[in-house]
Amino acid sequence: MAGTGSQGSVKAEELPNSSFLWGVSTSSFQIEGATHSDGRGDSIWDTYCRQQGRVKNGDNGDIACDHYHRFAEDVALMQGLGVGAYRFSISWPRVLPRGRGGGNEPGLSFYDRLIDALLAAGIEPWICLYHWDLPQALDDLGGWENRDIAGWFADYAALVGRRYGDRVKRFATFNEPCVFTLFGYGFGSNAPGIADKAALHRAIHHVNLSHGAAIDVLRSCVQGASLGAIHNRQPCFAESTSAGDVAAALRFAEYWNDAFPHPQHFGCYTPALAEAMEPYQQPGDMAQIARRVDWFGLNHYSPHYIKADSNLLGATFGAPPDDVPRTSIGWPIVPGAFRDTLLDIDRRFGLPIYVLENGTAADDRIDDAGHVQDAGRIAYLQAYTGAMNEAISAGADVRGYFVWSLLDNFEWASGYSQRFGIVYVDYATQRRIPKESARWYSNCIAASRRLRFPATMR
Ligand code: IFM
Repeated sequence: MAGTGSQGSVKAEELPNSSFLWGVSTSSFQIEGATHSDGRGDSIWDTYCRQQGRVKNGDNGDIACDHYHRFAEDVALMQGLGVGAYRFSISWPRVLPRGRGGGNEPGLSFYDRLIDALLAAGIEPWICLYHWDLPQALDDLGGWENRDIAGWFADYAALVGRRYGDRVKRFATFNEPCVFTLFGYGFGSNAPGIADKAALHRAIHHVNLSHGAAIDVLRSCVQGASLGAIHNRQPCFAESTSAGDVAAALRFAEYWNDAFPHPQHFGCYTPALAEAMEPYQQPGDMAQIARRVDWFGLNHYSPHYIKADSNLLGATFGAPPDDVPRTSIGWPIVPGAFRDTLLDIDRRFGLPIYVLENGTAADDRIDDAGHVQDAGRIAYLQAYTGAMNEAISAGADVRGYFVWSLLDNFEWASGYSQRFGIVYVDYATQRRIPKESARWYSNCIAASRRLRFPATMR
């Protein structure tokens, strides 16, 4: 795929083989809408959206992509693309409106219908338990700062595992724990909007404890479960060679890359974080956190360029060097950093890797012919899947790749201003229009599947 000259063409000899899993990812709050339907409770993002000035244009998740009512059409779209898997998240407040206690049958049955439709379409469902929409009722009790949340999360995991585990085997505990803790409790720019170092450290430890507790529960109630967590990992380069920026980049990487995978896999915090995390630990915690998982889920978009700052981490996002190309929203395009990250994960963790998010936002428009020509996204996907293939050729055990995202959707504090989908959503009509990149991705999947024939005919 990399270096295929003409836009949209796919070279079969450069693709992973036919057993490779190609998928798409979404998350509940970003696409479902129906926030007031069928007994769903509020999440911290509903609250956050209501607070003036928090989300661009005052956007909220009330309608989003109306996936709650249009999931059958969205499954048909995926089937048309030929994806082998769909990763989505369960909305905790939809199935447990108050976060704990009795399950909400209409909410639970929505995911039954979604899962059944996926299976009927030959698409493997991958469930993520937590993609940032904490029930507001639990935040009222301290949310991720309250140690009791490990028990609440385990009970929620049990509800989900018991309900869907007959049909779903792939479960992830958390999506990007470093992002929702750092931005939600450290910088205050995501829900629940807290900026406090002790709150950040408490949240990190309780998320880690909750991960371990949920892994245990899912292992015991889902026969044949295949479990993991989904982490961001990207190189954190210093914006300049100044000692301040270099130290800031190292500190930022400790939180971004290591605060979760390290304890979850090695049973301790890294030396740089150990002292800060000490006050929140109780005997036995680290063993409870480091439970065996079956794969490493990776989300990767670009490397970071970090500079010193006066915020509580002493570090923030800086600018890439001028010669580094960027996406239309300014994210650096460095496929080599993706290749190196995959090789590094392979060496460090020794687990099969699934890339569960990669993609780009673009300034997509519908043209006069009714098409969405997103050449920039195709170039990005070509370059990044090419880099992944380089990592595989160099020995990294990468088993799957999921594009973020199937649909344009609610991009958190940026509202609907950033379009990450390979399918355009006209929010006024809810019409779905597959972009050129959707066609490219579909061709890529089909070409990869064709590789089976030489092998089976031999
Ligand atoms: O939209 C988000 C997603 O929720 C988590 N990973 C990054 C995506 C793009 O910013």
